[in-house]
Amino acid sequence: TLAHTLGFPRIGARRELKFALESYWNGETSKQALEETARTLRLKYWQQQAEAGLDVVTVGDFTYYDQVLDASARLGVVPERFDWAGGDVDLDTYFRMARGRAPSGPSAAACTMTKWFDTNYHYLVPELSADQRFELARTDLEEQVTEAKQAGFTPKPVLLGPLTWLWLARPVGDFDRLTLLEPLLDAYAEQLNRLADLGVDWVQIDEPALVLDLPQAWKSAYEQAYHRLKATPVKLLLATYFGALEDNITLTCELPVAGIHIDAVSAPDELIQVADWLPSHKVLSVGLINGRNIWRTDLDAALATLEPIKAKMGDRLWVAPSCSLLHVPVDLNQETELDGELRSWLSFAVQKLDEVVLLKRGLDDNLDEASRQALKDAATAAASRLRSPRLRHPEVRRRIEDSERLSLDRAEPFAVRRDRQQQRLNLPRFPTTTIGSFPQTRDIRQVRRDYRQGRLDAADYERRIEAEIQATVAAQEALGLDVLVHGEAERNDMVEYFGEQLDGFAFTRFGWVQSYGSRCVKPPVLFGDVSRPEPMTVRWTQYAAAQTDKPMKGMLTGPVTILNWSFVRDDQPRSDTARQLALALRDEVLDLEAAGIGIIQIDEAALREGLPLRRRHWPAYLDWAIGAFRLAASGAASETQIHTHMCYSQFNDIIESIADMDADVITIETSRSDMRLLQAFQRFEYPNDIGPGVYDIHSPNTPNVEQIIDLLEKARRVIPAERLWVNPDCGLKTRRWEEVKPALEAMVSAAKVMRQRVEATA
Ligand code: THG
Ligand code: ZN
Repeated sequence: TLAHTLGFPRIGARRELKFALESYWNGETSKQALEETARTLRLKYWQQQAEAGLDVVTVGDFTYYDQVLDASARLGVVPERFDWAGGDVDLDTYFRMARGRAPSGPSAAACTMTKWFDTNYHYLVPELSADQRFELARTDLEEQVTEAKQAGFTPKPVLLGPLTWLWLARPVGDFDRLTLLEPLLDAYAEQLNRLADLGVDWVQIDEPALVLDLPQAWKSAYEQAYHRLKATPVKLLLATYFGALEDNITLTCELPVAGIHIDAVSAPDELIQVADWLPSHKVLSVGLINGRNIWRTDLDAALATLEPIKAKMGDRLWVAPSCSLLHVPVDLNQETELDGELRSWLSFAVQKLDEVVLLKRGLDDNLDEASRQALKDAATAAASRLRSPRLRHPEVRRRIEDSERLSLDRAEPFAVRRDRQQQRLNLPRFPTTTIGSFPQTRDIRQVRRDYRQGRLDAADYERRIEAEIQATVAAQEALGLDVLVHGEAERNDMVEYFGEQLDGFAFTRFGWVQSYGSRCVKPPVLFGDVSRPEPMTVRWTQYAAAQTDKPMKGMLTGPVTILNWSFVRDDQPRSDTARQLALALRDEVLDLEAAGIGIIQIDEAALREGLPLRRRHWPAYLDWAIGAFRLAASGAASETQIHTHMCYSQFNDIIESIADMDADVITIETSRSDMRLLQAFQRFEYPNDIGPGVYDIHSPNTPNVEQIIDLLEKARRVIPAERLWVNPDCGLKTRRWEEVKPALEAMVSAAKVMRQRVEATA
């Protein structure tokens, strides 16, 4: 049995790569220094894999920004606006594709980023022209293979597979991506030949697209592609992950490759089938260690699952994590502040390598005393978590049962609520507001850090936050906005912030997971029943409301978003956990309302990205996810206006579910698409109020009044004027005040012009 991993985190246990990248981008360090850090990190990751006892080390999972961008750059797929002259794609061209700029060379619009399957990782979308050429344009993978060999390791290079890469790519113009398959395969074949020339034996070729609903043409393309690549002198391990193969199971088993990897965590039922169907010369790599979550594996149970397969397949059975370990934090050993019991339940990337090796030893009947003890400990830890009273609170359980009686409907329909809200709020047409956060200045981050680390006492901290809120409210009044927010100066990441105030969550100190490029998130660990010991946002919201006569909007993160951006317990369905979160937020809504807050926004930024990969699973997900949102909101009185916000740009396919949320107002991203995304709302006759974002906060450019009027006129053509709000398309925390003020000024002026125009025609 061979033990390996599909990939390892590259950001570093202390985010070394993040800091190295950012200081290179800022011009503080040289390219050589960045490359040196990268080399040191790679050697360390290989060392960790070898020391754990893996039989091969994975090469090519390291990247300066993103593995999909690496694949594109290696294929010479560089959009024209980056002025690439052919030859090697150098590091700064690469960074310009990722970020729009680099220490050297001109700027250009960065490539689009989007979610990698159903994870919280973002990749850069390849852009293809109809006459796209492919030529190998980077030698970094070959260099890393050599680097690993010279350091004495046995490298197993990993490549993103041609069909998954092509599936994720966007054609610029109207053509079928598959028309590019043949030349693409030529480039892949050459890449594999080069690896073979370096003496590489196995290459892992990632094809997670095989867990998606694929059109027939793409299934056939898989056969075509792997028949073409069969001729290359390396052994291919075709890796699938993130889901079940389902209708692609026979196709995958029969592809002419030397082995396949399957994700037995997300598709445990397919393991036996695949083991039965796989032709007898092929290797089967089984991923039974969860690469997407942080719970320690019950290794005894995993061995029991694998043993019959081992009996059948012998050395053709390999063991690995379910997917790359990119999606979990690096090393649990750094978490010295977690309580011992909780720690014993967890496993991060480094620990998961050990788990893989223990499985290998167990299967090979090669357990020494220490390994035997480790297996026992794993079983004890897993059992102790599932039995722990820390996971179940009778009051929460009782409330969940009682909550069956709660209606998911607001007391009155939207039309009635709308009148009551208007009587109370007395807002003008085209009311202006923001999404919630205002710039997170260096100063305010420092205040939070000083407080957390004890350099600032509670009273001083509160004074500083109050001062920031006061200034933010004053700025909004000066700008003439209609619905104000407190600005979220007290919050770090929104999910972390709510998690910290809820029971049932634990926090790590270094549990960073790469989100995109150098950016990371630190997902909270949702291990037990969730409850709200006390109000979470009332104090600051109430303080802010007292600073103004204008309506103050309370800001909450919705249950589905908290769930999707946390590491979540696996001992009950996610839908049950979502319901607990919803009840806690429902209490918060009621407390805000009782404190006199008339508008409450419940963000569901991550609702869409939680959609299952297969369409047939969508209805069940949407049912409980929308239900959780409604449970959080439905206690609000008719006079209380509920807003929600979503920052993605695809609504067509779930517009009915969005309408089912029955938020009084939804604010969405649309500015980048020139309001075209509103068509879904028009076609569907979306019934409630909408705030289509009128400028892109992700861009440093300041919008002018005419541009915003132009967008609002476009919006008015598809949505009746009396149901339109005016707002930016996302929160402002990543921007600077110097950018925010003129932008919002333009926005408010544009709203005034729109009011005059509508009044003139009324
Ligand atoms: N929170 C969480 N997940 C998310 C987002 C979020 N996933 C999707 C999207 N938003 C990802 N976007 C970002 C944007 C910025 C950062 C991370 C993800 C970021 N991180 C800081 C960094 O890496 O330096 C660290 C964060 C901190 O200082 O607290 O800037 O909003 N959960
Ligand atoms: Zn947003």
